[in-house]
Amino acid sequence: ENEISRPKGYTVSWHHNPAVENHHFGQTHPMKPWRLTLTKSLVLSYGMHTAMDTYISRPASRDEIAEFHKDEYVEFLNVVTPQNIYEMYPELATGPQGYTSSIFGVGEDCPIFDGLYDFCSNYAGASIDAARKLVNHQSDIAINWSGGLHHAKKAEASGFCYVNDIVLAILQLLRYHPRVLYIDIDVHHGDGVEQAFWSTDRVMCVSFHKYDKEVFFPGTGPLDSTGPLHPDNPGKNYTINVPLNDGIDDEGYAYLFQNVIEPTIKVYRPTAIVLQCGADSLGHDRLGCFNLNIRGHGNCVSFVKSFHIPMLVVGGGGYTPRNVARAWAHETSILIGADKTLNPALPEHMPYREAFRREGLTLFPNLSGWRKENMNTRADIERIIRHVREQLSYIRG
Ligand code: ZLV
Ligand code: CA
Ligand code: ZN
Repeated sequence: ENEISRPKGYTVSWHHNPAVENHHFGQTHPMKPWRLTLTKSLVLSYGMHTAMDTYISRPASRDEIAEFHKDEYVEFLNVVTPQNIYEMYPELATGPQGYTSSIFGVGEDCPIFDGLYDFCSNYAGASIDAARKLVNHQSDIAINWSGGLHHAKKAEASGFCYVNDIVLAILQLLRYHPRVLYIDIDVHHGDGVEQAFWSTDRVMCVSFHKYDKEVFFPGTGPLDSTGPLHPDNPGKNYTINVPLNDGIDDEGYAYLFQNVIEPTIKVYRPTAIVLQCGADSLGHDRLGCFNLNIRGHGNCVSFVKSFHIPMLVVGGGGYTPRNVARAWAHETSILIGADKTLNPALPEHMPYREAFRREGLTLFPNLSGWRKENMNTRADIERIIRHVREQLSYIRG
């Protein structure tokens, strides 16, 4: 459509790889890498690629993945296939509908599908590349919408995540940056990243999520989980958890986000920020339970960007693919400073335009609806803000 010019005074890089888009977790699995194809369709059709350095990323090497993950687990991901899994682990073939016991976390949430290693190494490679662009000062904001898989552990797949690209990217940033702030707006708790950096003050993890222990996955991340308790552990107080109830709306979320993030940045003074933009916190998400609109979600991105700190932006969850694509396209426009100039009406000529017809051919359909009542009171939100301010008072100076 209309050509968009490069942002003035800073560089944005976009890291993607079509190799990630064509994998399938299985017919009934909610994770659809095809949402990345829809996102790319919007980004290209709006002409946003002309405002960024675009890179086709390369797969992460075994050694790069092993900077966080255990060798035996990386080897397992590398060799396992849907065909050989039962030969390798006959004990998995128990339940009638497939494997139930757990080897390296594989199972219903994290199935072994064709091309699994190719999928993992490619999304991880994109986040590592993006982090290196920030370290080299070739980029001020680096984007990888295929990354953000925050649940993966050192030797365990969890919650649709096999390789923790965020941890790998932060390890790259830590080679140069003294303090990295990690912010996670996926509706789920960012437990894998939190666990990896639990005992260090060089990474501060902040996750906003639905919290209902034993009911909502992964069941961790209460307000009082703030790092190791031992006074000599450097990680003490360097984790912030923001547990929420169903139905939070744009206004409550923006107020809370700004009142948590602003003092955190003032006190911690990060030299780089990693923002996980899981789009399952939108209203109408197939797995989520919040009521955010595309603009409400995007406001978090605008707010973080306003601090002018080098930033890695990754995707994450998001299970209504057309709304994931709307959110990440809108957030791309925010990052290149073009959000005010984009036409909210979707481009006339674009691949997969029909996929967006359900809520109307606009970037900003109404997603707040009435599916979930807002169960977060003003008092709940104020209590969280007070708790975070008190926590930050312990790390000042
Ligand atoms: O968005 O799953 O509740 C980042 C992310 O944060 C569970 N899993 C676990 C605990 C035992 N299970 C349930 C097993 C179900 C397996 C298949 C689904 C299939 C259809 C529809 C929904 C689910 C599902 N699974 C919903 N919630 C789960 C969670 C994992 C959520 C991961 C979020 C990942 C990418
Ligand atoms: Ca989160
Ligand atoms: Zn999620």
